[in-house]
Amino acid sequence: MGLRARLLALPRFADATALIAGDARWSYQELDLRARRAGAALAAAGVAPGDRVAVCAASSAEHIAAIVAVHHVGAILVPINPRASAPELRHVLEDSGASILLADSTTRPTLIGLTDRRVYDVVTLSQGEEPPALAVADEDIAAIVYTSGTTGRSKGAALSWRALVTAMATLGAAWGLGPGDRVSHALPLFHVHGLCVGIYASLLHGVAIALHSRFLPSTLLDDLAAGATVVHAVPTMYSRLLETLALAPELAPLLARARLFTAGSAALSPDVHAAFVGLGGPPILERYGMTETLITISNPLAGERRPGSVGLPLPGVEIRIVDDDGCELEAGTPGELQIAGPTLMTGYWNAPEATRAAFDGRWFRTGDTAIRGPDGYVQIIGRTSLDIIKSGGFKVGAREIEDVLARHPHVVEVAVIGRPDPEWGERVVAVVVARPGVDSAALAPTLAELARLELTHYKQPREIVFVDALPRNAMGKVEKAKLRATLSVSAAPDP
Ligand code: MLC
Ligand code: AMP
Repeated sequence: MGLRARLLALPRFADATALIAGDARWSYQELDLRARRAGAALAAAGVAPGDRVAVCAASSAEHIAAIVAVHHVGAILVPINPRASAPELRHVLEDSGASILLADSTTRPTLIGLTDRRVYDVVTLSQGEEPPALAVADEDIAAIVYTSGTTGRSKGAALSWRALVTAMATLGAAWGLGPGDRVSHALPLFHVHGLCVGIYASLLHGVAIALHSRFLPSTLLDDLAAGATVVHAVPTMYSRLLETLALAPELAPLLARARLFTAGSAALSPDVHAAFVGLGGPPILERYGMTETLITISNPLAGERRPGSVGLPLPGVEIRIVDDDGCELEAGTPGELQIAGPTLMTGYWNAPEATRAAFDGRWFRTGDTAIRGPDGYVQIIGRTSLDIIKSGGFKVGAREIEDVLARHPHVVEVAVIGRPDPEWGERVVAVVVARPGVDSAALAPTLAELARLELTHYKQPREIVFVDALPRNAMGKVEKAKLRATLSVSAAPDP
């Protein structure tokens, strides 16, 4: 059986619950039926294998049926942030060449105003009967997931069926996922954490998905009370959960109800890990991943889940740690983490130069700085570039924000950095040099408004700081490390 066919073989889980979302409670049989009808509707609308179909909608059962429908017709899924700004939406639609958009009532008006492409509603996409039978190769592209980088706008990581299904089957085996599980899922569906770990890994293993369109600690606790066995979350969600439990300690015993809490997308602080265990929860299983590589390193299900470490390479994954010249380093020495194996992306969509730069032969350069201990456990200690920020598990490219703010005529120059933050991991901070004589108190809200128009919510600077000049090295390059160190000790006002 081809790898795509493995994902689409939903009827093998028959009456087992697939989705609990809002009022919907669908069995695997029902999800399969709805996805087939929606697939037939897409085929009737002319969608052919290899076409790109964008899905831009809040999380719902119909959204998941639409995703599966896109795969039924052999099209390439392009998941889009339903809160993306107009310029971000235009970029992803143009870059991916998506011919058809699947929306919901919240995103449809914006999308129709923005593009003359056909926009269908995920809820009403159900007129057909049976999608065409297709032969799809394992190397064909299943999805293009957009992610920020060190240069310009976001790039689309093209993920093959081989990468997707291999990675999610490996994860399912490593974490013991199966039809007895119910996952509490409040992650966004336009990144690999929510889409692949949350949805594809669950659908491959017959897991029931309790799906929420936003994260609330109270909803997670309700899911635990209702029998959720697995939770996938970013560290900020665990911090929020602990805050809630500090106010309602009588609910803490619910943590012992689930068998597995996983964390990823950003570093989980050992303090949060300890507090969670202190409340009676099982040790959180931290793992490491990336849009371009999928999930590659994980603490074990059975065995030591080491706080502050992302664990050991998953089966089939090779890792190496290299110095600036690409030479492999010994255990215990920090360097860039590079990854090889079947779960890597095929390349960036329509960007051969960027793809070439991202690989050293078969090794993908993660840009993360890591140490491998003598026992093989890996620790992520930072990034090779300060132009990449992680806020609440979302990747933010500093350049993208700098380009927006630098367009304002009262700005001489701007540097965007991530300031360490206990809640978000890092907060996006814009350091601005204003034109002489400009009132910075008046400029700050103007820049904040500009950011609101151009950038999705999590990329908008949480602080705007004005300085007389940016620190530069002898080569004239802005010294972001210096800026970050200065700002970490001095409080700055909110915009
Ligand atoms: C929300 N806000 C953020 C933010 N999320 N600010 C900075 N960083 C973020 N990540 C701001 C909003 O703009 C708003 O600001 C305020 O917080 C409240 O908004 P909200 O929408 O109510 O926030 P909330 O729902 O609480 O969002 C927090 C969160 C969310 C943690 C649930 O950030 C989230 O879903 N993060 C998950 C990211 C993720 O899935 N990453 C996976 C990447 S894949 P204001 O000013 O309006 O009040 C990857 C690979 C791998 O990394 O290994 O997994
Ligand atoms: P993204 O490009 O959004 O897929 O984010 C991938 C990046 O998230 C990685 O390169 C890491 O910097 C970071 N990341 C993912 N998981 C972890 C983790 N467990 N600990 C630290 N950083 C992580």
